[in-house]
Amino acid sequence: MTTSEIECRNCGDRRLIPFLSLGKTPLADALVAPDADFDLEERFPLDVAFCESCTQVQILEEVSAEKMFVDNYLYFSSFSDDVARHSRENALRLIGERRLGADSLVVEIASNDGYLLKNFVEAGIPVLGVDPAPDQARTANERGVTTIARFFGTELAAELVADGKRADVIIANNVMAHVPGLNDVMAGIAMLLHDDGIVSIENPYVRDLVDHGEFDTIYHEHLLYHSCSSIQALANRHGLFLNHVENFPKLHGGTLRWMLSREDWKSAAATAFLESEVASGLSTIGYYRDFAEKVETIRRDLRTLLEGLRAEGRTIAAYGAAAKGATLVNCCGLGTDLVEFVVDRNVHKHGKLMPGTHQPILGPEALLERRPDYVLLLAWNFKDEIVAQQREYLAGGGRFIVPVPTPEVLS
Ligand code: JHZ
Repeated sequence: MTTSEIECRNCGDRRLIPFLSLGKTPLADALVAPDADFDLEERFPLDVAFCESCTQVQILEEVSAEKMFVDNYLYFSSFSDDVARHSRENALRLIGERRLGADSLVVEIASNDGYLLKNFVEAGIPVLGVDPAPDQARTANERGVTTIARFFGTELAAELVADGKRADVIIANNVMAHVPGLNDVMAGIAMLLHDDGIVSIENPYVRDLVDHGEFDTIYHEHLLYHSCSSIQALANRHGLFLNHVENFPKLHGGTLRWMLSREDWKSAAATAFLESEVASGLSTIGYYRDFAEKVETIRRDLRTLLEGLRAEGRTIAAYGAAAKGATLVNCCGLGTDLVEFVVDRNVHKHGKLMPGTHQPILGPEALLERRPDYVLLLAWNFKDEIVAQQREYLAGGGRFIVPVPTPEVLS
């Protein structure tokens, strides 16, 4: 693979070096209706590249955002207790540290169903959610979290500023990976931010993705894979500074929280993260080429494990109709011959089929009704939460398989 024709979404340079191709896959959240014409299901190339200039990792294909987040987007953040707990802690801390009150404004970009902002609302703090997914925005408004169903960028930020709004806190969690107009979003944040306001960004960390073989978190919604250096380059371009970094190693496979403001200072943690990225080679293409080899091994080993179990006559289901789950079953070629059905707690997904591989999606109670011998944990990021809920299935002799970092049967 050679350098690409497209521009880096962060710095605009054309020196993008592709290092991993996951073939052509369907959109990871495009669950399929059982009566759909499967021949019409769209697939798009999934190739990942590294920008030699600013170190930003990104995919090359760009599918329309409306297609991914407006039509048929069924991801509701409120289905994980761990995420709810993490979000509440974040909100309570911001309220205390920033002394937020009735005169403050907290804006969240990609606020989904209001899972995070509701904590500020309960404390009497004015909020504004922004999320283009219509069902999620409606749910948020119904629960008292004022939400605008639009994409965020300079256009919306300018309208809000003209309307007299400036944000004391802007939160952007699990969205900076999803935005094709990365600079437009950061420019909008800078525009809307109060002079002494702060920005809190969370996103899975590209270093955890690579080090733990989490290749299934690469899908078309995730255009960008962030590091401290890529976030710092982006922030500086818009007059903001990376002040502090916090690490949540278990959240979504390894998440960082980046705190930005207009003040140019850096905590010891932020400095240490930036230095360790250079020391570990994260800013070089070799790091990612090694990862591409690791991905091949995981794909092969997982198939071998599942084929071996099927050859012994064992039955296999999967847990979690997650976007990463759709990526995994498609990239590893896990059809219904290997994995019979998928269970998920999100009721909006029930009755649909997995993209590409077409396993039916059922409620988690199907594990007790059908008792598959093994369950492939597609939502491996919620391993502890899900295993704790499935004690009865496990007590009956069922076993979980985790696919990454190395496919293994949990003991
Ligand atoms: P989950 C999401 O990706 C969405 P996905 C998004 N693309 C993103 O950026 C990343 O996270 C970071 C279900 N579940 O959250 C709910 C149970 O059934 O890992 C979900 O359908 N029982 C914006 O889609 C799925 O599993 C449970 O007990 O890969 C998990 O999906 C729990 C906890 C979850 O992410």
